[in-house]
Amino acid sequence: MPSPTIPEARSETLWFDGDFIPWDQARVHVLSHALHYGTSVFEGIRCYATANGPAISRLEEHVRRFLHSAKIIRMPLPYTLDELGRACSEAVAVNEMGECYIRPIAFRGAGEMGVLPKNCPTHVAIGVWPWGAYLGEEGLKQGIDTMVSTWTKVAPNTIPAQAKIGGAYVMATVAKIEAVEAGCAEAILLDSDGRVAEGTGENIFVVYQGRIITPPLSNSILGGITRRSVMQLAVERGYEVVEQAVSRELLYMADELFFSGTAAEVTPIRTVDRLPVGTGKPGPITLRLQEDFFDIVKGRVDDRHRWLTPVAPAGAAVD
Ligand code: PPE
Repeated sequence: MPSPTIPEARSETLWFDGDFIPWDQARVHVLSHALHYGTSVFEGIRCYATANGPAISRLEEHVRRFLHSAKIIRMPLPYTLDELGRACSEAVAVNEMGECYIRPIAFRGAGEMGVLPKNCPTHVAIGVWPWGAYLGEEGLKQGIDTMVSTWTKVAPNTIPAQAKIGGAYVMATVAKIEAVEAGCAEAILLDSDGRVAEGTGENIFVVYQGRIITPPLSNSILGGITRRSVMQLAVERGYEVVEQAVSRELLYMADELFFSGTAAEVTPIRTVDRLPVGTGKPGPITLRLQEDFFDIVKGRVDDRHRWLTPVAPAGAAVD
């Protein structure tokens, strides 16, 4: 059987339903409910290499969102917050990863076929792999090109945006393909009322006349954990930060634009629909917040908000 993913993404083992198993044995049945109906929920978490060893960023918040996502789609999850948090840390430790990405996923397995998930057991897996800059190393420094998607984010009374549900990402995938085919690195999606929502896998921030504006949760966005980190860092720097509906034209009028996300970290946006954002170069506020963000998660400054969970080496005693 071919390797299910690119070689760089391999780790020795994956956590699967409570045990660590070899990479190649982490398989599922083709009649799994999630494969047919998109009934999975997932998380994306980053672990950074700090001077004191690997440390996971905002682990508890991610696991809590994972539990909420499962609850929203009425999928029983047979593990607690603590158990899942520990399993994430162990997955990093047993694979001897330093800087890496952690992907917990829970999904409905094979049971009776049909939309009603009858006797479909919930499976839970955690994969880890090294994942570099999501939108490219160059993108982090120079900013990326984006387009407003022809696709619209799902309306609030359809697939809930606040949960990270596998099926919802079909739309993200088509929007991303469209953007990449148009020569862009990322798409910006509008909500069903035409307000700016977010990227396919990132939240968006606008800097306009010295204020930092980001769409509110009511505009069909995921409540991003990096979004919250960035808002907190911006307030600490003395900026005015507001959650406010963002019109498409504000993207064109903006002095600066950037994305936030676990995978995307803090990525400047240099064009939207081929129009330069501000000067067309990453702006000073974006770069300030990007540096503040990396300083904390990479352990270069005191972890004053207690965002980091140090990973104990495999086999170390846990208190
Ligand atoms: N919006 C969406 C739709 C989204 O998927 C993410 C994370 C965010 C916002 C940012 O949320 P947070 O990571 O909590 O700051 N997207 C994850 C998956 C990316 C992927 O391609 O897979 C991620 O960044 O890990």
